[in-house]
Amino acid sequence: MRELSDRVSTDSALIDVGSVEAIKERLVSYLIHTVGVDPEFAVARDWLYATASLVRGILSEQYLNTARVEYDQDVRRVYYLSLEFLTGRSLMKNLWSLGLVERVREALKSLDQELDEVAEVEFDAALGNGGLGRLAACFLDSLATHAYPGFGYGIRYEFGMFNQKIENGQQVEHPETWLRYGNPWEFERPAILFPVRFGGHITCFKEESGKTVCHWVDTEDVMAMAYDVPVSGFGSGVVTKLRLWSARATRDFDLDVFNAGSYIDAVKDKTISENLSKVLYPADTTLMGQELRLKQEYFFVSASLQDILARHLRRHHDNLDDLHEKVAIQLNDTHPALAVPELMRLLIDVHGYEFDQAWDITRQTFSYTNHTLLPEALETWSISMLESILPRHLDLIYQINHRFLTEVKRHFPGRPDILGRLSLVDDKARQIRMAHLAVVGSHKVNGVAELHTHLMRQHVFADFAGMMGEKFVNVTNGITQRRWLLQSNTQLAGLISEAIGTDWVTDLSQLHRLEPQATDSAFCERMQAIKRANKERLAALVEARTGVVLDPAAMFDAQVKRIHEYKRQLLNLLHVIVLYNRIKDGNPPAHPRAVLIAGKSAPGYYMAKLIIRLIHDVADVVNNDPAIEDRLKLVFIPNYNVSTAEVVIPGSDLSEQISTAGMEASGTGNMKFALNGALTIGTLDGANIEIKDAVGDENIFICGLTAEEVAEKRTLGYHPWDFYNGNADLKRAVDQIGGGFFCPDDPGRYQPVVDNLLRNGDHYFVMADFASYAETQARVEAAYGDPEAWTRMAVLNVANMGMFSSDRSIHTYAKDIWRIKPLKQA
Ligand code: 26V
Repeated sequence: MRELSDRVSTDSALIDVGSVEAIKERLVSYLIHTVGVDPEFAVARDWLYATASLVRGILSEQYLNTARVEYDQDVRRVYYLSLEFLTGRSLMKNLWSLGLVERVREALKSLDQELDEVAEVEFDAALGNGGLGRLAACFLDSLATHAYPGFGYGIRYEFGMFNQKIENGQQVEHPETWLRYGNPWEFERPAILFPVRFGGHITCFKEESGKTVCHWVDTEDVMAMAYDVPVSGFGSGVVTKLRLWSARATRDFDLDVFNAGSYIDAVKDKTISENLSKVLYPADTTLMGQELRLKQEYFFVSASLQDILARHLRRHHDNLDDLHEKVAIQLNDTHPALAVPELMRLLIDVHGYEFDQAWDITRQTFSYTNHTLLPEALETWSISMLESILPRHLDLIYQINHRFLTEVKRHFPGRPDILGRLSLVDDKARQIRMAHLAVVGSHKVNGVAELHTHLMRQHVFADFAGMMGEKFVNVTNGITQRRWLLQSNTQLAGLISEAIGTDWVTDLSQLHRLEPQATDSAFCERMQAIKRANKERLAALVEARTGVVLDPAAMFDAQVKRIHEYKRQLLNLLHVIVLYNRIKDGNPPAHPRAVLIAGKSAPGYYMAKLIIRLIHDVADVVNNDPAIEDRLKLVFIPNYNVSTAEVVIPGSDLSEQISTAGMEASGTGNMKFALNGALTIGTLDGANIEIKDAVGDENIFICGLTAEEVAEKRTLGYHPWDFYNGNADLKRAVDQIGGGFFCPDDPGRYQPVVDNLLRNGDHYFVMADFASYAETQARVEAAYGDPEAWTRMAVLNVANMGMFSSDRSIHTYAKDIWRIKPLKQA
């Protein structure tokens, strides 16, 4: 690994990046020759593009080298298929990977530029909704850092996750145009182009040999064109490729057709095809039946598989018999699950394989990660839509199902009930269950935290688990410490490195060596000073975005994540109202607190949007009431994204992870906060449970019902009124929301919120968990009053986060699921 790195960055490097002087010269050269701007007049963005061009060139060399090594070693490689990659910014990440931060900083300084200001103008690559997309980005980082042969496939959305603006306290979505100055990291590959077909019909005929051959004809085609983004490994010299597909009209490549028809109609058709990669769907649950989304999923899957097969055939010319020996494909949720019938189609219809052999190859190639158990988020596609858009795939799904159900019958004789439950086809609803397709088409299915995997085995996939138990495994999520500590909390990273060296950067388990520092007062004081500095940075961001001034001496209490009823921002808000009332009653908390909430709602999610509005209305009252002074603040930080997270997380004292137990598959923000020395208040849900086990019960604040208790209450009956009547604080807060206390001009505004809590069954157990949550918050407050003890707990949190690195997740996938090994030194 080391040698690979040296080979690229020293002797064989075409670009001399040795000295600050050489870098400076290069930057000026890129500015003039690539950006086309006079150094006299260049602004920060021009320097960003010049710097990115320099860095991209180095990464390209490293990529070519990595690709050569992979080719020579002819190793099995993993392809990570994901509709989302939430990368964020890349400049600092790549400089850290290459060990160039300080030299580039100095070079820019000699050109009168501040690296941090240059880095700030980069747009986030926001090609994802939330946890699932960010996980994919962390995984690529870990793959490259540990020299695993890997490759990401996704879509180059022209519009990423929308920009959230707040107007009159309400979320308004604005288009996100990250490509408007061009993307300095990508390589456009106009020659890497695959046709993707839609619609048409199937004609089958018997060949002389008796074999039935099917053709998919009269299709409407769209071209998929590749853009390659290099993903740098930290200090490994390995660069992994992320290939993103962009839709192009076939007419661009077929002039005859273009000339034959009406010019205007032709251009119109072109626009329709190119819509496919236009926009990321901004819903992370319940978006069913959208034709464009189905086409997006298939477009991406088909292009990626054609590319993978072409690569395999180039290297192993003759056939695809041993595809699974060289190719492992990971399905990031069911979004790419059409890859299963698509590989079958390519093997059978294009490469002449028999069904049985094609099915063997397919099942040994794929594995699938489930990221949610929420029933509304489990994808299904209507049979009628599949029939018209992907008729051959529907046909293959039926064949797959027929074979599978034959197996089921053998396994569960005399149990027709199980047949219906396991079927890929929901006959009543006339829908295909994509999760079932993904399970049947994969050799391994994993959940993303222990509890989640357990629930997956016990509930959603219980019948499957009864039949093929060994298929279901757990791989707890992780996060990359390179972005989430080294890069975003440089001071804490420096302190840690002083104490234990720098091995933790690629081996997070090393952090346990920090444990003794928890009782070292000098270390703890420095830890406090760093937290204070990070809080000042966060307070500045909050003031710039909202105008609200925070006192860095207050406890910074943060809940940042998508706005969802199950994540229970409402529980947090009820508690804020209770604190407000207590201050008004002359019962102030012992310590000032600033509650920070941030996150986006799906544009069509009525209740989530109403909660955002309620947060703003409550904030208006709390922040402008002179009686409150600085004892309580509530702020909603608009447009939460990766770059905002990089400031919020290091600057927080308390991490809110309070989903209804059993509903958050894992969570990854929980890990990021704890790694940065925030303490967690959380439910026994997702990876919170494993965090608790790692840091110890005394170093985390656990509250609320367990998943089992929630399930029991759901079956035995749950009466939110009992909790309302039994808790005066809670009753008063709910009444204030319902009675228009926070919106006197429009007092009925939040009736739907109260109806959900009291009249519609409180599906998320907010009422049931309130008392426990409020009591636990009181314990948090008391603990915060003892800074030494608090800091000791924070150090112990950091010291015990070793297992939550995405490196650990990737090592587990590599060994147990993909069966891949790191590249050997070249
Ligand atoms: C679902 C859907 C369904 C409708 C179409 C659009 C769309 C887009 C994204 C999703 C993803 C929902 C699943 C998800 O994001 N799960 C999160 O995955 C994280 C990484 O494993 C995990 O930490 C979070 O707990 C889990 O909610």
